[in-house]
Amino acid sequence: YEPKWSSLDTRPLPKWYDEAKVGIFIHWGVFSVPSFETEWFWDRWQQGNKDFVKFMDENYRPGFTYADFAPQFTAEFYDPNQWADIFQAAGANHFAITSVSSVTDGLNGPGIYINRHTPCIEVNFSYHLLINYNLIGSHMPAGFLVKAQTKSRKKRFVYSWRSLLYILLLPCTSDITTPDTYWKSKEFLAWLYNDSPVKDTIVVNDRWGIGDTCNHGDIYTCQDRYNPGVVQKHKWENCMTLDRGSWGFNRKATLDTYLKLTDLTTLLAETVSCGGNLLMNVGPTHDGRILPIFEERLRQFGDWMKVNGEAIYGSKPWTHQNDTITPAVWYTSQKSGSETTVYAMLLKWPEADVLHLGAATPSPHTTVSLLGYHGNNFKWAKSSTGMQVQIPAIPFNKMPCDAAWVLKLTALSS
Ligand SMILES: *[C@@H]1O[C@H](CO)[C@@H](O)[C@H](O)[C@H]1NC(C)=O
Ligand SMILES: CC(=O)N[C@H]1CO[C@H](CO)[C@@H](O)[C@@H]1O
Repeated sequence: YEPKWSSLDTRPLPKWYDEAKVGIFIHWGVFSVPSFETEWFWDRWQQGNKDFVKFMDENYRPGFTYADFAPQFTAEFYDPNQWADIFQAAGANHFAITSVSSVTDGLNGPGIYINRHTPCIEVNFSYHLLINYNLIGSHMPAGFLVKAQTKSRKKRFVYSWRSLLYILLLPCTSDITTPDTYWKSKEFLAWLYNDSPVKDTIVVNDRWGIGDTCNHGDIYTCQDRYNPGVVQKHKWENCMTLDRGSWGFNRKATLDTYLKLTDLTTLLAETVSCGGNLLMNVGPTHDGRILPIFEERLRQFGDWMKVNGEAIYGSKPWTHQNDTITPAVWYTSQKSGSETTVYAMLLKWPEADVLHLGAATPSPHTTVSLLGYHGNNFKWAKSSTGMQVQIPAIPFNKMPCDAAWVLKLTALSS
């Protein structure tokens, strides 16, 4: 590969990523210490946002700086095995973390070494191009960077990428405000794809500089919580967070701020149907805990995946992404030899005892079953507009899951 987009864009996506579908994202850094509203704490405070200034005035001594938070990023309860256990229970098979760099940030945290290989899950690092003082930089004006970093620091940063890459696998970078020439992004990617120790497995996103998002990179993230609702030509990711308001831990979050299982299964269905992967973010505390509310959501999600994973892992978008008659029905498919199995994910349990599927045309051999349900296959009939599936009265304690029920449709004629 040559260091230009026309060459870099020809690289095939490593297979594991498309099959993986679900990953976990972590925002953990010095902002986890104040844990006040957002991981953009430093930025808001510096810009004179009233809430942030008041919070600092009322709770910290005069002259307290952002860097003064760093010694409180203590991580005393950080247990990588516990994290790995939760992420694996969530059905996730890759993991990305915002990393802190002493080169760009000049902050010394506790020097935690995050295990690369925990027992059950591989922990791979993401890296923000522009982590900087704020630790997240996607909205930071370019001018700030120039001011904040001395020349030698910049240079060291750019060249320190290479040594860092031995631990990086999924650089989910974050700079969309500075040209990629500033970061030497293309040179870096050419090295990454040609010569790095992870050249065959590395997957990078599209946040390499102004104009690159949604245009270049192995996967497109476009914007946070990207969820286009229609199939995309290029592999993409819905990068979202369980706390609607913040990526870093926010002590002010209330219960209704957190997405529920139904929200997560809805996002998953809409995303995977359209060819995307879901990257679910949680924000650990300064002392290394993942709060039980996050843990509960992730474990509920994983329980759903245990029942319905065959509709998700390794699936491909089908000819239709959602149904043409019944709203909130999303499709995926799996191919095995010449046979295609189609999965209809019902985001709501049907109100009536007949479900109309406009996108599915049955053949005489078609079967319809509910994933995780041990009763009989569902009866169905062909109709002029597709098919009508009989929904039986299933006892409550025989329901396979609490959200997004999946019908498995075999041998459709189209
Ligand atoms: C299918 O999804 C698209 C895109 O989200 C939406 O515009 C359309 O209304 C949906 N169709 C039905 C029948 O709900
Ligand atoms: C899923 C994935 O790509 N995992 C990778 C994590 O990083 C190690 C090297 O550090 C690779 O061997 C794994 O393949």
